[in-house]
Amino acid sequence: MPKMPKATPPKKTAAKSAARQTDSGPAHVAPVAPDDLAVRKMAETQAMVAAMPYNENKAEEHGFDNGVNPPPGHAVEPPSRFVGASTLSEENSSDKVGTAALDGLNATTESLDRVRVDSTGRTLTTNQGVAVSDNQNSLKYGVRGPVLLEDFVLREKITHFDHERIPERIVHARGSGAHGFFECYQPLTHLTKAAPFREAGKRTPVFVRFSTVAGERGSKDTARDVRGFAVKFYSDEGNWDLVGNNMPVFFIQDAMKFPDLVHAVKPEPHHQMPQAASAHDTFWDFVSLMPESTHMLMWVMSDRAIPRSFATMQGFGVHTFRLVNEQGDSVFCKFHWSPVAGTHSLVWDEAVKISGADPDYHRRDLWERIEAGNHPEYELGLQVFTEEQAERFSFDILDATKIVPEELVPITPVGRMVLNRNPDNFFAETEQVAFCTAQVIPGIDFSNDPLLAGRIHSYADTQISRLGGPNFHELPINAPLVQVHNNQRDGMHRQAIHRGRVSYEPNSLAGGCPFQAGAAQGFVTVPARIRAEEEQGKVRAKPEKFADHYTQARLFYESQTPVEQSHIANAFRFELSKVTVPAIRERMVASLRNASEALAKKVADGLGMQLPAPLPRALPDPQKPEVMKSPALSLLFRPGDGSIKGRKVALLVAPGVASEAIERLQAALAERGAVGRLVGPRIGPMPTAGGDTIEADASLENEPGFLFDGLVLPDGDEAVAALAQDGHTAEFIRDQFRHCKTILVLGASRLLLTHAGVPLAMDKSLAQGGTGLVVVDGGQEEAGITAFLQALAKHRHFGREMDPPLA
Ligand code: HDE
Repeated sequence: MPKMPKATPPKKTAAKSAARQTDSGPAHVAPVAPDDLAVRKMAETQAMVAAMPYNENKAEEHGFDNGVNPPPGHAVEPPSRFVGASTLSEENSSDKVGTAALDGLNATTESLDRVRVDSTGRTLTTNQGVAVSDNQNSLKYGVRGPVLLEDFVLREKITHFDHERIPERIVHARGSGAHGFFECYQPLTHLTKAAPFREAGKRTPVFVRFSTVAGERGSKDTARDVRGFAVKFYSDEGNWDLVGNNMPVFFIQDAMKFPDLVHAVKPEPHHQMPQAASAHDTFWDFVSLMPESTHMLMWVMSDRAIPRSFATMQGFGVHTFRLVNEQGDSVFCKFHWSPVAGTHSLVWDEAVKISGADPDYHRRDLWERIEAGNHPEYELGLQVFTEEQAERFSFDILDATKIVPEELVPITPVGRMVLNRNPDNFFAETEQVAFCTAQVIPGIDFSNDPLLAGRIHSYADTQISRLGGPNFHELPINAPLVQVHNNQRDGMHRQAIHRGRVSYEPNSLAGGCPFQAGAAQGFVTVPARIRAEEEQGKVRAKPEKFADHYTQARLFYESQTPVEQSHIANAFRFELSKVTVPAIRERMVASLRNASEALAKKVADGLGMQLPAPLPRALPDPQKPEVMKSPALSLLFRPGDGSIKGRKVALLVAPGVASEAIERLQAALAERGAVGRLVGPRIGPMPTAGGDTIEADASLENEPGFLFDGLVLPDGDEAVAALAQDGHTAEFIRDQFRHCKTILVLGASRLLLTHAGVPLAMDKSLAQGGTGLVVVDGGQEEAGITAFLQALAKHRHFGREMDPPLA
């Protein structure tokens, strides 16, 4: 390893130097003063350059073995700091320039503290730091006179405002982010040298952005869509971005088709409708002509596409990646994030209603969970397998429309991720964060998945127009914690001020620095020799197994519980009913017949159409799958830790409410990390039956029933009468009932259920909360509260679901 340049402390006293020409020069220059710095610099530079008489590494740039094991760069120690300086005048410091650059430091990296701004106790200034005396009026000629062009304060303010927006992401425009950490359970050094997996308990800072795909930046959170699950690890060997989704497969197999897919799902180009929705002609036209989408369509039509919250959905790396250890041995790997709170979703009618009442539903939930200390937590699991194993699988691991079933390769938990800090500023962090699949670190590598290859190019490229140039990596949220040193220069909005005159390599004028790290420290691509079994040559085609479009679509559908299967059928029915061209509908149902006759039949019935003949298959006789049913694919397979953290419960109140049980419940919810909100016919204080006052903080109008995970109807004749008079109450209850949520009915409020038309078959199982409807008489509140809290932890009670819903 060559020695790193050592610091020479900056000189305190400025020595004299003569002005020298910057073009050509004699071999020996006579000093004009006893300590002539220019002469010293020239002499030292000459000595350093002469110490590198030729490029020692040149010979090792050739051949396969050198290619996989590159040597570190050749560098020499400079005789003093002078040789690397841009200017002899760098010792002249001021408040602005500071001192000379510190040895080997790039100050644009490291913690965000260096750029956080707090204006407490400060006066308002312009962007030039000039104090603004009046922020209320523009500069006019007389109080009624014309505004003057010279008003630079107004013009600066308006000009900046005019340019506040940047282009939104082409896909995944709508998103929400949070900071946190990843903690490794055990060293994984036998599998990978990647920094986050080196030691037990090691914490790596992360920034995570969740998103929908199709909608624009201001669109609703609860659209039926895939969710992005992008994690940036600020590791101590550089940034690693694991840019995944909440579904483990994708619509297409080759990057070539991505612009087509996105054009098909986005609002139709002639009238820009519909927003954030796949339920339209062009999407179903495209996917019904692309049968490889069928597996992904099953996921997107399932409740996975309408998660209850970001904290209750899984994440997947989707592609097969590689893990590489210190010895250079590599294995294949699939990444899985599993929420500790379990996987929970909305139901479709609820998602539609929420999008009107609170389009920020998921963003708000994430923010509020973190503010309340209910930190979303996910366990990272790995599926690891060898190239030899992969070759024997009935499917191709390079095909992003296929999963590796858990029953075939189990998932090993390797660490946890906790999101514990909200951003200070949405734009600077969540909007400007730039995830790039190309950003990997030593120990992580790519497979040959052709979809992944396209992404490796696309993400870095798209940031250039979105973030206005090639220096987006210098934005504080994107800068790594570790040092960045290379010879890339200039471009829009450059932050780093590079010292010295060298911006190329090899060089001797900077002693060879920065020099290549070599195989020991640097990123080396796994050689992954291509087996010469098949005919090799440049070709535009897919491997044979990619043509099996239906086996895993069937696996997914058949692994769902009956209630999930019926939701999938309903979603197909809804989406296809929005298609205006019957032939597209028929083509899609024809395709579904290849995945599941039962599903195709249900969908056809729902659309009032005959079953069309099945679509011809690209591969009539696919290999027999290893796994016929995978219970792990059911959303209900991961109920979570059984806690009710982060759940929101509406406690209805009105004048004359029997408040004791309500207050007890509110305290019990808070104790468990859930939120109980007092919802009245209006907000504000109201008298209780006991003569006290209770204050409603939400109203039936501003927080409708579908925004809550559970409902409590109070006792108290007067309150019940008041609630019964308000039409919102019945809607509130009906939605809660329809969406299969937990309802606690205390004493007199039984009447409210009858008003809402909810069937009140009072049997034992109801009283015990078996169907999530807990009805108790006055005096039995304690038992009611206990049953309610238990039933709430179950999330939904699909046993009482009806399709079509209650009249
Ligand atoms: Fe993306 N995708 N994608 N994608 N993707 C983008 O990059 C692209 C794909 C995913 O929160 C864009 O920075 C291509 C699969 C997430 O900032 C863009 C292909 C998966 C995010 C892009 C895919 C994803 C993006 C738009 C097919 C799951 C949001 C803005 C070859 C594994 C990241 C941006 C964030 C964003 C391209 C397919 C996930 C245009 C070409 C498969 C989570 O570069």
